[in-house]
Amino acid sequence: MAWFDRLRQGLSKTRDVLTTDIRDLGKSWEMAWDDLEFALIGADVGAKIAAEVVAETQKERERGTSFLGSLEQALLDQLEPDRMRQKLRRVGFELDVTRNMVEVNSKVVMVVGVNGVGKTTTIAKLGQYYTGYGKKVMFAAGDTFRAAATAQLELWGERLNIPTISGPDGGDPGAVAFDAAQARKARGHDLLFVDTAGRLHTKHNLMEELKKVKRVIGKADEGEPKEIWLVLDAVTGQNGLEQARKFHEAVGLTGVIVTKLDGTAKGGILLPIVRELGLPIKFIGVGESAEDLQPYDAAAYVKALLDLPQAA
Ligand SMILES: Nc1nc2c(ncn2[C@@H]2O[C@H](COP(=O)(O)OP(=O)(O)O)[C@@H](O)[C@H]2O)c(=O)[nH]1
Ligand SMILES: [Mg+2]
Repeated sequence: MAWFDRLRQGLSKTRDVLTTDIRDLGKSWEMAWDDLEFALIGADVGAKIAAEVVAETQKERERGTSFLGSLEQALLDQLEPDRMRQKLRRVGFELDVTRNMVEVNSKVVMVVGVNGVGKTTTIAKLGQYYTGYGKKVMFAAGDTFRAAATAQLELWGERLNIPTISGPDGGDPGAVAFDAAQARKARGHDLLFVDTAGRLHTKHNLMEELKKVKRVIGKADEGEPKEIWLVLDAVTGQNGLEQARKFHEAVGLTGVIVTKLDGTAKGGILLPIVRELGLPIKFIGVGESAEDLQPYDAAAYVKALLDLPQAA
């Protein structure tokens, strides 16, 4: 299946770190467990979670499960805490994430994250994704602090035929978000994605600015935005976790999108995102084209990571 192949391909760098040594089990078991722990740390899951995964893998292996099968279970336990619900959802759709639209319990989705992580291109891809499910989408070009950021989103909007609300460069991002939230209501569109700045000019404080944008959206459309998604560049590894904590404290995140998994061996960063931040991962980016923004599915992710075949 095309999307699963793209996922496998996109995760190849992390997979190399994770499986080069552990597949070579001619060594003593003692060695293999150490190798596994190092490999996991190398993939940036963090020392504590790496030790947990090894212990869980050992336990499962003692029950008679194969080594890779045990590791798969141990990783899945970390990545999908609410497994029962996921299992139910998957009945009849075994591992075909493309058939299930990722639900958004919000009319307005604010997208935040530091400069260069992929916010604007991710918004464009999300626009394409939800348009494909028949949703009427709008964009707000809320990164008024970066020259050409508005033009970048407007261009995407034109290409995708998605209306884009923007203001002048250097203008007030709150004003853009307010206008856009009102426009969405007036036009009755299903979803508005609000792009935001990732860095400001020196005298401004990014987190205060984002809080203001959030408040202002609520003034234009009461109760919104119900969803605030953080875009995180996987290449930043453990540092990304620190970023996530700061954004979470400031605006209260409801989900994470991890981009650029194709460019890094640090794909293990998904484990601490789920475990330590307790935030759901909504989508993952495994390449630069629109199809490379994929709905996140823990089971598929682990299978792709360990090079296990997709379930029949
Ligand atoms: N390889 C790869 N590149 C990506 C991915 N997502 C975004 N990018 C690239 O990251 C760069 C920065 O993206 P941009 O949306 O401008 O970041 P922003 O500053 O957060 O808005 C662009 O060149 C994107 O094409 C991904 O999943 N994989
Ligand atoms: Mg941008």
